[in-house]
Amino acid sequence: MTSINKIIQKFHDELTVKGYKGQVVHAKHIPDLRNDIRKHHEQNLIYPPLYEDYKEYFEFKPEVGFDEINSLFIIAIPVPQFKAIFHQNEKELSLLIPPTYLYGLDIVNQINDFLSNLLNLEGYTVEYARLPQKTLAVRSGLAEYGRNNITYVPGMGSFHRLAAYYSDFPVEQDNWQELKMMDLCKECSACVRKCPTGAIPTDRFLLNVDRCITYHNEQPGEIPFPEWIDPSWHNCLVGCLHCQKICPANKKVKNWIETGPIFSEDETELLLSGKELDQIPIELKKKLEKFDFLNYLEIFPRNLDVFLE
Ligand code: B12
Ligand code: SF4
Ligand code: SF4
Repeated sequence: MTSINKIIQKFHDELTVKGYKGQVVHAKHIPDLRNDIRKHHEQNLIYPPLYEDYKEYFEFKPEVGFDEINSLFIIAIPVPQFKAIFHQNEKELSLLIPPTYLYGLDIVNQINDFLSNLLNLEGYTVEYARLPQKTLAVRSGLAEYGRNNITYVPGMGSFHRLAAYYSDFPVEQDNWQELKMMDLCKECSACVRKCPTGAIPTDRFLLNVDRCITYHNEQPGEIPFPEWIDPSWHNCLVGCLHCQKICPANKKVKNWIETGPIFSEDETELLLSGKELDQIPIELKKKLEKFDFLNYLEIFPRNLDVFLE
């Protein structure tokens, strides 16, 4: 075994111990990864306002502080749903927050530490990469697409957070694969039927982003929900879980729910009032910070209102 292969073996062994999974691909595929997105953009299949919002991910420019990018690492960490609790008029309201929204920074830091510790020891460097993570995860063989356009990793279902890295670590073998949908999807369309807005198409693979509830409830707080969204379709404080909860590939993870933030009556009122960061009490700020949820402060009035009404 060459020392490069030994490092890759160690990478997989240490991931397994932590309950993570990962893959590494050759950096020569960076243009392929960009093309995967570009060809859909050129065919007008990516909702133009979304393309503008996420242009830096789609047209990513690899800029790193080391000499040469030789490889791309992609890692998946299992993550749960969280339950957030609000209080109003002596009543309790419990709302789900899907996997990946809370503790985002902590998780990315954990992955950074893991990968840096492993590769720095061997004389290599890694840097966080802003690029299309699902495409890389599937191309590397780490994940497969579900019909719902979300990625699935064996043992984690779709309840995982992805993180990608540039490195000067030289890979020998090449894992680059065709984009693949799970075999399970061939005989199933449960997510298509469950999605209340028709966002998962039947005539093409790419999501109709402008129909996706997540797209609308992640928009800046001053943008109201479109009139065509029936209030009963909302099911999470942010994001939406309909197409993941119904999915048979998530059977083992769909009930994995951990305790999230609990807000008192006063805090709930403050969150609904649309106050800015410098106008909220330090305890509330700390609470949001603890869950790495401070960025979502501005969406509370709109997103919470639909449940309290
Ligand atoms: C923009 C974005 C969104 C947008 C657009 C989503 C979309 N489907 O494009 C909005 C706001 C709607 C969104 C929603 C959600 N998102 Co989002 N999002 C992103 C972001 C920033 C980029 C995604 C992207 O590249 N989109 C562009 C499209 C073109 O890429 P794609 O969907 O992979 O498309 C490929 C396939 O369609 C494939 N393809 C085309 N034809 C065919 C045919 C076949 C047969 C096959 C197999 C493939 C295939 O080619 C395309 C290009 O490679 C990533 C973070 C990142 N840096 O990557 C997170 C990310 C993808 N999101 C994430 C999550 C969790 C979600 C939500 C589940 C949140 C929620 N509700 O809880 C929803 C899921 C909605 C859905 N059903 O897809 C996670 C994904 C985790 C996972 N398990 O997949 C990511 C990776 C963030 C993270 N690090 O955790 N998201
Ligand atoms: S619900 Fe069915 S079709 Fe949709 S992603 Fe899951 S297995 Fe695939
Ligand atoms: S996240 Fe919700 S709205 Fe978006 S595709 Fe899934 S079920 Fe439909």
